Amino acid sequence: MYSKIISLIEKYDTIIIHRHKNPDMDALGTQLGLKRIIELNFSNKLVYAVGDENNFSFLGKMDHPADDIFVGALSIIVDVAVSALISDDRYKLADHVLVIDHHLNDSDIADTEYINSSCIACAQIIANLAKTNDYNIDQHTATCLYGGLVTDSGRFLYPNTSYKSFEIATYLVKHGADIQYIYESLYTEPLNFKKLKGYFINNFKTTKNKVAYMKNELSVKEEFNVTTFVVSRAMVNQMSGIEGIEIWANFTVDEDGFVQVELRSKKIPIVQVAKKFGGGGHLLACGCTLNSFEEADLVLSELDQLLEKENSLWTNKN
Ligand SMILES: [Mn+2]
Repeated sequence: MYSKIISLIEKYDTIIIHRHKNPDMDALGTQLGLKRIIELNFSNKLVYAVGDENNFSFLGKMDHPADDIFVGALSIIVDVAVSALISDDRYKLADHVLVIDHHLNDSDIADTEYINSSCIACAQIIANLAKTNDYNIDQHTATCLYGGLVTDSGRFLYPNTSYKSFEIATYLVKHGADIQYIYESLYTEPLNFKKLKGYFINNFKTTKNKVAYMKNELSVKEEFNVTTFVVSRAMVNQMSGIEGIEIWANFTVDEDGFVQVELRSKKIPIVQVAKKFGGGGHLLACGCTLNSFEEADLVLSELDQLLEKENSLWTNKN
């Protein structure tokens, strides 16, 4: 079932591996794991990993090939399928673009695509490729792929975690995956992140029907020396897992004066609210961009009404 992938790798001497911008551990682990698997199991290949770097870069460094390296090469794009999200668009110079992904989107740039949305992590696809073909994998490869598997599954917590996820975990640990190394890096963070989390816990407010929310001025990002992305996306779930809180919302002023909105819900669908304000996303995790905190109050009142409806349903039932 991986024959197309393998024949493409065999065909090209130069292979450049891409993934999405602002990579998470699955994107980086899959990219670096695949690079190493090709180096260990296919002779005479020049393999490069490219893209932006961030605090997950402890898994391994990126390469910086010149433009002419891409010409006539194979570009493999992992953990993303759509052009707008890919880091380093020089895959356009390559002879052939192979996309390997586990998201639901169809690719708008692939010459060949392998998309398997039943895999909880893209790392699971690559690990399974190695396992099925009995490839050599070293400890670094196993550790990179394990990092992708454990993070994209929410530490084996998300509902689409299956026995297959554990089979792959077993395979990777057998091949030396350094679990402690991954967990240490996952559970250690800079002091300013910890302090920002404390700030959220201490300062979030609630509406009448208990929508938890934060309104963050630009000064929050400056005070804690983090990016807007961190204040907005990385902190929204500080308001999750609290008894009595079913819906939570994070409003953050960005550098251009817009308000970035992250909305989350335990069970009640909220994506229609995000859509109403020009955004979108998943049923229970979505977002939009607003012009002001006054508009944020409109979003909050819509969310509050959802909970009011929910509460009255329960009252009527009892
Ligand atoms: Mn992924």
